[in-house]
Amino acid sequence: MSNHFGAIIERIEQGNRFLVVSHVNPEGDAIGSLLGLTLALRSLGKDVVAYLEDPVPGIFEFLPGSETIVHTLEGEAPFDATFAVDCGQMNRLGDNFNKFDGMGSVMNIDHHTTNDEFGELNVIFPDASSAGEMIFDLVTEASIEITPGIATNLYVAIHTDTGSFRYSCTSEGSLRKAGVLVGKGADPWTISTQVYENHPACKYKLLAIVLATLNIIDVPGAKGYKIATLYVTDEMMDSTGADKGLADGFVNYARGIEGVEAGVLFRETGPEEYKVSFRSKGAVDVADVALSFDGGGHSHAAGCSVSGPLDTVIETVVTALKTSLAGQE
Ligand SMILES: [Mn+2]
Repeated sequence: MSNHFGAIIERIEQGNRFLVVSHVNPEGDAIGSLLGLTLALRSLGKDVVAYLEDPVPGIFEFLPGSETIVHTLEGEAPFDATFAVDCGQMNRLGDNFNKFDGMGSVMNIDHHTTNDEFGELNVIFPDASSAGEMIFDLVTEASIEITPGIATNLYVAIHTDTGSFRYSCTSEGSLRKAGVLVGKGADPWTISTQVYENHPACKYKLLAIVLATLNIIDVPGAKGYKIATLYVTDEMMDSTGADKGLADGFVNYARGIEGVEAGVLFRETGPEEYKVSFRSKGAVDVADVALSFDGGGHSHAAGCSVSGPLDTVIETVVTALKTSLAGQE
Protein backbone atom coordinates (compact mmCIF):
# COMPACT_ATOMS: atom_id res chain seq x y z
CA MET A 1 0.00 0.00 0.00
CA SER A 2 1.37 3.38 -0.95
CA ASN A 3 1.78 5.95 1.76
CA HIS A 4 0.57 9.26 0.34
CA PHE A 5 -1.67 10.20 3.23
CA GLY A 6 0.63 9.41 6.17
CA ALA A 7 0.85 12.98 7.46
CA ILE A 8 -2.90 13.51 7.09
CA ILE A 9 -3.69 10.23 8.85
CA GLU A 10 -1.46 11.34 11.71
CA ARG A 11 -3.54 14.53 12.05
CA ILE A 12 -6.71 12.46 12.03
CA GLU A 13 -5.36 10.30 14.84
CA GLN A 14 -4.27 13.34 16.88
CA GLY A 15 -7.43 15.43 16.50
CA ASN A 16 -10.99 15.00 17.62
CA ARG A 17 -13.07 17.79 16.13
CA PHE A 18 -12.87 18.29 12.37
CA LEU A 19 -14.42 20.43 9.68
CA VAL A 20 -14.84 19.06 6.14
CA VAL A 21 -15.52 21.54 3.33
CA SER A 22 -15.73 21.74 -0.44
CA HIS A 23 -16.26 24.32 -3.15
CA VAL A 24 -19.17 26.62 -3.98
CA ASN A 25 -21.63 25.36 -6.63
CA PRO A 26 -20.98 21.83 -5.39
CA GLU A 27 -21.39 18.89 -7.79
CA GLY A 28 -21.15 15.15 -7.40
CA ASP A 29 -17.43 14.92 -6.64
CA ALA A 30 -17.50 17.80 -4.15
CA ILE A 31 -20.48 16.43 -2.23
CA GLY A 32 -19.58 12.73 -2.53
CA SER A 33 -16.00 13.33 -1.37
CA LEU A 34 -17.11 15.65 1.43
CA LEU A 35 -19.66 13.15 2.73
CA GLY A 36 -17.47 10.09 2.14
CA LEU A 37 -14.72 11.62 4.27
CA THR A 38 -17.19 12.96 6.85
CA LEU A 39 -18.80 9.53 7.36
CA ALA A 40 -15.37 7.86 7.47
CA LEU A 41 -14.16 10.26 10.20
CA ARG A 42 -17.41 9.88 12.14
CA SER A 43 -17.00 6.08 12.00
CA LEU A 44 -13.78 6.61 13.99
CA GLY A 45 -15.80 8.42 16.67
CA LYS A 46 -14.62 11.89 15.59
CA ASP A 47 -16.80 14.95 15.95
CA VAL A 48 -17.20 16.18 12.37
CA VAL A 49 -18.99 19.15 10.83
CA ALA A 50 -19.60 19.01 7.05
CA TYR A 51 -19.94 22.47 5.53
CA LEU A 52 -20.89 23.75 2.11
CA GLU A 53 -21.48 27.41 1.48
CA ASP A 54 -24.11 26.65 -1.18
CA PRO A 55 -27.15 24.36 -1.01
CA VAL A 56 -26.95 20.71 -2.03
CA PRO A 57 -28.64 20.28 -5.45
CA GLY A 58 -31.81 18.18 -5.19
CA ILE A 59 -30.38 15.22 -7.13
CA PHE A 60 -27.71 14.75 -4.44
CA GLU A 61 -30.00 15.03 -1.42
CA PHE A 62 -30.33 11.22 -1.30
CA LEU A 63 -26.64 10.84 -0.44
CA PRO A 64 -26.12 9.35 3.03
CA GLY A 65 -25.18 12.10 5.49
CA SER A 66 -26.43 14.86 3.19
CA GLU A 67 -29.01 15.94 5.79
CA THR A 68 -26.15 16.72 8.21
CA ILE A 69 -24.44 19.27 5.94
CA VAL A 70 -24.53 22.78 7.43
CA HIS A 71 -24.36 26.09 5.56
CA THR A 72 -23.27 28.32 8.43
CA LEU A 73 -20.34 27.95 10.82
CA GLU A 74 -21.67 30.26 13.51
CA GLY A 75 -20.82 28.89 16.93
CA GLU A 76 -18.94 25.90 15.50
CA ALA A 77 -15.32 27.00 16.15
CA PRO A 78 -12.75 25.82 17.01
CA PHE A 79 -11.65 22.81 14.99
CA ASP A 80 -8.46 20.77 15.26
CA ALA A 81 -8.21 20.69 11.48
CA THR A 82 -10.18 21.44 8.34
CA PHE A 83 -10.21 19.10 5.34
CA ALA A 84 -10.81 20.84 2.01
CA VAL A 85 -11.71 18.36 -0.73
CA ASP A 86 -11.99 18.83 -4.52
CA CYS A 87 -11.06 22.49 -4.29
CA GLY A 88 -8.16 24.17 -6.12
CA GLN A 89 -8.22 27.58 -4.43
CA MET A 90 -9.13 28.78 -0.95
CA ASN A 91 -11.53 31.42 -2.32
CA ARG A 92 -13.56 28.67 -4.06
CA LEU A 93 -14.61 27.48 -0.60
CA GLY A 94 -16.82 30.57 -0.36
CA ASP A 95 -16.70 34.12 0.98
CA ASN A 96 -18.32 33.25 4.32
CA PHE A 97 -16.01 30.31 4.86
CA ASN A 98 -13.00 32.52 4.18
CA LYS A 99 -14.15 34.91 6.92
CA PHE A 100 -14.42 32.02 9.39
CA ASP A 101 -11.98 32.03 12.28
CA GLY A 102 -11.15 28.73 13.98
CA MET A 103 -10.68 26.28 11.13
CA GLY A 104 -7.35 24.99 12.53
CA SER A 105 -4.74 23.71 10.10
CA VAL A 106 -6.02 23.12 6.60
CA MET A 107 -5.57 19.73 4.88
CA ASN A 108 -5.94 20.18 1.13
CA ILE A 109 -6.93 17.01 -0.76
CA ASP A 110 -7.53 17.64 -4.45
CA HIS A 111 -6.99 16.58 -8.06
CA HIS A 112 -7.07 19.92 -9.94
CA THR A 113 -3.85 20.65 -11.86
CA THR A 114 -4.34 24.32 -11.00
CA ASN A 115 -4.40 23.74 -7.22
CA ASP A 116 -2.35 26.47 -5.54
CA GLU A 117 -1.48 24.38 -2.44
CA PHE A 118 -3.29 26.64 0.02
CA GLY A 119 -3.21 24.06 2.82
CA GLU A 120 -0.73 23.37 5.58
CA LEU A 121 -0.67 19.83 4.20
CA ASN A 122 -1.40 19.38 0.50
CA VAL A 123 -2.05 16.09 -1.26
CA ILE A 124 -2.66 16.92 -4.92
CA PHE A 125 -2.99 14.16 -7.53
CA PRO A 126 -3.81 15.64 -10.93
CA ASP A 127 -3.94 12.10 -12.34
CA ALA A 128 -6.78 11.06 -10.05
CA SER A 129 -10.15 11.12 -11.85
CA SER A 130 -11.83 12.67 -8.85
CA ALA A 131 -11.30 13.75 -5.29
CA GLY A 132 -13.53 10.76 -4.52
CA GLU A 133 -10.79 8.42 -5.73
CA MET A 134 -8.35 10.16 -3.40
CA ILE A 135 -10.70 9.83 -0.43
CA PHE A 136 -11.01 6.14 -1.33
CA ASP A 137 -7.20 5.89 -1.13
CA LEU A 138 -7.10 7.84 2.15
CA VAL A 139 -9.80 5.68 3.74
CA THR A 140 -8.07 2.51 2.54
CA GLU A 141 -4.65 3.68 3.73
CA ALA A 142 -6.16 4.56 7.13
CA SER A 143 -7.78 1.07 7.32
CA ILE A 144 -11.22 2.58 7.81
CA GLU A 145 -14.06 0.14 7.04
CA ILE A 146 -16.03 1.26 3.97
CA THR A 147 -19.70 1.26 5.01
CA PRO A 148 -22.52 1.30 2.40
CA GLY A 149 -22.92 5.04 3.14
CA ILE A 150 -19.26 5.80 2.46
CA ALA A 151 -19.36 3.56 -0.63
CA THR A 152 -22.41 5.32 -2.09
CA ASN A 153 -20.84 8.76 -1.65
CA LEU A 154 -17.47 7.83 -3.13
CA TYR A 155 -19.08 5.95 -6.03
CA VAL A 156 -21.11 9.06 -6.91
CA ALA A 157 -17.95 11.21 -6.69
CA ILE A 158 -16.04 8.95 -9.09
CA HIS A 159 -19.02 8.29 -11.37
CA THR A 160 -19.89 11.96 -11.87
CA ASP A 161 -16.31 13.25 -12.32
CA THR A 162 -15.51 10.57 -14.90
CA GLY A 163 -18.73 11.38 -16.79
CA SER A 164 -20.01 7.88 -16.03
CA PHE A 165 -16.58 6.39 -16.83
CA ARG A 166 -16.39 8.07 -20.25
CA TYR A 167 -13.94 10.97 -19.77
CA SER A 168 -10.18 10.81 -20.38
CA CYS A 169 -9.55 10.80 -16.62
CA THR A 170 -11.16 7.33 -16.39
CA SER A 171 -8.42 4.87 -15.49
CA GLU A 172 -8.05 1.26 -14.50
CA GLY A 173 -7.85 2.58 -10.93
CA SER A 174 -11.12 4.49 -11.12
CA LEU A 175 -12.96 1.44 -12.50
CA ARG A 176 -11.35 -0.86 -9.96
CA LYS A 177 -12.23 1.42 -7.05
CA ALA A 178 -15.80 1.78 -8.32
CA GLY A 179 -15.98 -2.02 -8.38
CA VAL A 180 -14.81 -2.24 -4.78
CA LEU A 181 -17.41 0.38 -3.79
CA VAL A 182 -20.19 -1.62 -5.46
CA GLY A 183 -18.98 -4.62 -3.46
CA LYS A 184 -19.24 -2.48 -0.31
CA GLY A 185 -22.86 -1.51 -0.94
CA ALA A 186 -23.02 1.24 -3.58
CA ASP A 187 -25.90 0.31 -5.90
CA PRO A 188 -25.23 1.52 -9.47
CA TRP A 189 -28.83 1.54 -10.68
CA THR A 190 -30.29 3.21 -7.60
CA ILE A 191 -27.58 5.85 -7.86
CA SER A 192 -28.09 6.32 -11.63
CA THR A 193 -31.84 6.78 -11.28
CA GLN A 194 -31.27 9.40 -8.57
CA VAL A 195 -28.53 11.30 -10.37
CA TYR A 196 -29.28 10.88 -14.09
CA GLU A 197 -32.96 9.92 -14.43
CA ASN A 198 -34.34 12.49 -12.07
CA HIS A 199 -34.10 15.88 -13.78
CA PRO A 200 -36.70 18.58 -13.22
CA ALA A 201 -38.79 19.19 -16.34
CA CYS A 202 -37.68 22.84 -16.46
CA LYS A 203 -34.13 21.64 -17.19
CA TYR A 204 -35.29 20.23 -20.54
CA LYS A 205 -37.23 23.39 -21.34
CA LEU A 206 -34.08 25.39 -20.63
CA LEU A 207 -31.94 22.98 -22.68
CA ALA A 208 -34.19 23.47 -25.71
CA ILE A 209 -33.64 27.23 -25.58
CA VAL A 210 -29.90 26.94 -24.89
CA LEU A 211 -29.32 24.51 -27.78
CA ALA A 212 -30.90 27.09 -30.08
CA THR A 213 -27.92 29.40 -29.28
CA LEU A 214 -25.43 26.87 -30.71
CA ASN A 215 -22.73 28.45 -32.84
CA ILE A 216 -20.01 26.44 -34.56
CA ILE A 217 -16.84 28.32 -35.45
CA ASP A 218 -14.08 27.14 -37.78
CA VAL A 219 -10.52 27.58 -36.59
CA PRO A 220 -8.28 28.62 -39.49
CA GLY A 221 -5.57 26.03 -40.08
CA ALA A 222 -4.85 22.71 -41.67
CA LYS A 223 -6.46 20.50 -39.06
CA GLY A 224 -9.97 21.87 -39.49
CA TYR A 225 -10.64 22.26 -35.79
CA LYS A 226 -13.99 23.67 -34.73
CA ILE A 227 -15.17 25.43 -31.57
CA ALA A 228 -18.82 25.28 -30.46
CA THR A 229 -20.42 27.83 -28.15
CA LEU A 230 -23.68 27.93 -26.19
CA TYR A 231 -24.97 30.57 -23.81
CA VAL A 232 -27.51 30.92 -21.02
CA THR A 233 -28.98 34.22 -19.89
CA ASP A 234 -30.92 35.11 -16.74
CA GLU A 235 -33.95 35.69 -18.94
CA MET A 236 -33.80 32.08 -20.17
CA MET A 237 -33.59 30.91 -16.56
CA ASP A 238 -36.54 33.05 -15.54
CA SER A 239 -38.73 32.07 -18.49
CA THR A 240 -38.27 28.35 -17.78
CA GLY A 241 -38.22 28.57 -13.97
CA ALA A 242 -34.83 26.81 -13.91
CA ASP A 243 -32.22 27.64 -11.29
CA LYS A 244 -28.57 28.30 -12.01
CA GLY A 245 -27.02 24.87 -11.41
CA LEU A 246 -29.26 23.17 -13.94
CA ALA A 247 -27.30 24.45 -16.94
CA ASP A 248 -23.91 23.25 -15.71
CA GLY A 249 -23.67 20.08 -17.82
CA PHE A 250 -24.94 21.69 -21.03
CA VAL A 251 -21.40 22.45 -22.18
CA ASN A 252 -20.96 18.75 -22.97
CA TYR A 253 -23.51 19.10 -25.80
CA ALA A 254 -21.16 21.62 -27.42
CA ARG A 255 -18.14 19.31 -27.19
CA GLY A 256 -20.18 16.30 -28.35
CA ILE A 257 -20.41 17.53 -31.93
CA GLU A 258 -18.43 15.87 -34.74
CA GLY A 259 -15.29 17.87 -35.56
CA VAL A 260 -15.59 20.13 -32.50
CA GLU A 261 -12.40 20.18 -30.41
CA ALA A 262 -13.56 22.63 -27.76
CA GLY A 263 -17.02 23.39 -26.40
CA VAL A 264 -17.79 26.50 -24.36
CA LEU A 265 -20.84 27.48 -22.33
CA PHE A 266 -21.35 31.08 -21.17
CA ARG A 267 -23.74 31.53 -18.26
CA GLU A 268 -24.84 34.95 -17.03
CA THR A 269 -24.06 35.28 -13.32
CA GLY A 270 -24.59 39.02 -12.85
CA PRO A 271 -24.77 42.27 -14.80
CA GLU A 272 -22.17 41.85 -17.57
CA GLU A 273 -20.66 38.90 -15.70
CA TYR A 274 -20.37 35.41 -17.19
CA LYS A 275 -19.27 32.04 -15.90
CA VAL A 276 -17.42 30.29 -18.72
CA SER A 277 -17.20 26.49 -18.84
CA PHE A 278 -14.76 24.79 -21.21
CA ARG A 279 -14.64 21.22 -22.48
CA SER A 280 -11.87 19.91 -24.75
CA LYS A 281 -11.46 16.67 -26.67
CA GLY A 282 -7.70 16.89 -26.15
CA ALA A 283 -6.16 19.18 -28.80
CA VAL A 284 -6.28 22.16 -26.45
CA ASP A 285 -5.53 22.29 -22.72
CA VAL A 286 -8.52 24.30 -21.53
CA ALA A 287 -7.06 24.63 -18.01
CA ASP A 288 -4.39 26.85 -19.62
CA VAL A 289 -6.98 28.94 -21.40
CA ALA A 290 -9.11 29.23 -18.23
CA LEU A 291 -6.01 30.19 -16.25
CA SER A 292 -5.38 33.09 -18.63
CA PHE A 293 -8.75 34.44 -17.39
CA ASP A 294 -7.89 33.72 -13.72
CA GLY A 295 -9.84 30.47 -13.72
CA GLY A 296 -8.65 26.88 -13.52
CA GLY A 297 -9.49 23.22 -13.85
CA HIS A 298 -8.30 20.25 -15.85
CA SER A 299 -6.91 19.85 -19.37
CA HIS A 300 -10.28 18.58 -20.68
CA ALA A 301 -12.64 20.53 -18.41
CA ALA A 302 -12.09 23.97 -16.93
CA GLY A 303 -13.82 27.22 -16.08
CA CYS A 304 -13.43 30.92 -15.35
CA SER A 305 -15.42 34.14 -15.02
CA VAL A 306 -15.26 36.97 -17.55
CA SER A 307 -16.90 40.42 -17.34
CA GLY A 308 -18.31 42.46 -20.19
CA PRO A 309 -21.20 42.43 -22.64
CA LEU A 310 -22.04 38.90 -23.84
CA ASP A 311 -20.85 39.44 -27.44
CA THR A 312 -17.50 40.77 -26.27
CA VAL A 313 -17.05 38.02 -23.70
CA ILE A 314 -17.75 35.33 -26.31
CA GLU A 315 -15.41 36.94 -28.81
CA THR A 316 -12.57 37.33 -26.27
CA VAL A 317 -12.82 33.73 -25.08
CA VAL A 318 -13.19 32.27 -28.58
CA THR A 319 -10.15 34.24 -29.74
CA ALA A 320 -8.08 32.82 -26.87
CA LEU A 321 -9.23 29.30 -27.74
CA LYS A 322 -8.48 29.83 -31.44
CA THR A 323 -4.97 31.02 -30.60
CA SER A 324 -4.40 27.98 -28.43
CA LEU A 325 -5.75 25.60 -31.06
CA ALA A 326 -3.76 27.27 -33.86
CA GLY A 327 -0.66 26.68 -31.73
CA GLN A 328 -1.37 22.93 -31.94
CA GLU A 329 -1.12 22.89 -35.74
MN1 LIG B 1 -13.55 16.85 -8.83
